[in-house]
Amino acid sequence: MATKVESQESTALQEPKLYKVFLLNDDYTTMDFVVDVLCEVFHKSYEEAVNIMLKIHKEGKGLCGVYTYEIAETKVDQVHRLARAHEFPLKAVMEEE
Ligand code: NFA
Repeated sequence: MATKVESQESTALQEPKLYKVFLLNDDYTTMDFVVDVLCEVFHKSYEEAVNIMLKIHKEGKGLCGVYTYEIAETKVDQVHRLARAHEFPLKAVMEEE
């Protein structure tokens, strides 16, 4: 006697993990350079960039954006390349959300 087994179709959407990218404060990178990085790499408006830069300066770190893994890695790499080219020690880090 055959038993009917109901197949269960997965309807769950496969959402990618997201990663927060932060810039970290230091004593040597200029405020202007951090604002430029926030505008160019993270596509912030000038006003938003100044606010984020000041938050990093006062609190030690600040959220710059949330991305999928490869995009977040690329942003971190772009920050480090730009910083090195201008001889600043500015650091970016990514954290899983
Ligand atoms: N603390 C740096 C300064 O006083 C400015 C800065 C802000 C550096 C945000 C890094 C990140 N020149």
